[in-house]
Amino acid sequence: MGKQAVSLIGVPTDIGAGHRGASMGPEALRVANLMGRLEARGLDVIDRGNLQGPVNPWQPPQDGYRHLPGVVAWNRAVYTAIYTELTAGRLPVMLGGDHCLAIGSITAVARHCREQGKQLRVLWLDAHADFNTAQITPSGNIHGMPVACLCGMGPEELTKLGGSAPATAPEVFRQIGIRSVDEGEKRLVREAKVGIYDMRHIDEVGMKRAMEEALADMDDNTHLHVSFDVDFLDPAIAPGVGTTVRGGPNYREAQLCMEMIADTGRMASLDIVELNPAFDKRNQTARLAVDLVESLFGKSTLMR
Ligand code: B3U
Ligand code: MN
Ligand code: MN
Repeated sequence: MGKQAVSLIGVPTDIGAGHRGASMGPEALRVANLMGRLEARGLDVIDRGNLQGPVNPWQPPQDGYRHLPGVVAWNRAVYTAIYTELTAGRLPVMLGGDHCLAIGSITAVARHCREQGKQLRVLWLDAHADFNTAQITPSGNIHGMPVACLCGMGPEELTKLGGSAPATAPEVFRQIGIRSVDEGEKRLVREAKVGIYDMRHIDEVGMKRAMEEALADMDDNTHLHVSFDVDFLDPAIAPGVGTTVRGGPNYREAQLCMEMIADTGRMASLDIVELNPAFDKRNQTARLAVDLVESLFGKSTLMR
């Protein structure tokens, strides 16, 4: 077998976020030597550089959405870039940027899966469910809405990014580490039956069993997409994010989570989002994210 081919795609924007600074995420990951560390794992890595899009106008929400036209423009660019890499047989790693960009990346992944007859599974590592809509959002920030948009609930420009809506469906998602869900959002995730492995569940059964459950029923035909919102991690180890929520996975739990994903051998696309260097200390959160991404690519698996 040849080397696994990986493409890094920087998406330097905070257009969907509530705080500025996630636009610096791609560069912080590069400074933390993401490319070198993946190459050291024997991967064939190309850094495609950064996508371009509108500057953040930093305006208040309109009709429940902040910066909708800008969010659409950035996501169109992401959609095309990620689809191009998948078609070339490469594993795309999107370096965000805020989490609204997962609308573009996962819409591209879903199209690829449809064309290839693959079954899509999305692991959503996050403190938040990101299932808000314009009617229930407390902030208007679209980074709190990507899962709802991908399930067809949202503005047409985003739900139909790939041509038709919905791009995917709630049963495709497994959300890990959840501990901050808004009131209206709680009802929606329950109604949609999104698979949620929240911190309460992880506390009760442990990360090992929670991940066994989340990774069950996959086979050779599964395309596993990992959407890694860095605020998944406990703020004690990962302060460099816009919205910290205490009580997240510690270092060991996060490592185990990544290792168990690597063991499946099914990860075929990845987002690293919400890293905010403006809140970080000496790039420690970026370095931790790189460390964990190495584990996602099998660093600590001694048996293979
Ligand atoms: N649920 C809140 C906060 C939030 C969601 N995602 C992040 N923050 N990073 C909202 O504004 O929708
Ligand atoms: Mn998120
Ligand atoms: Mn989050």
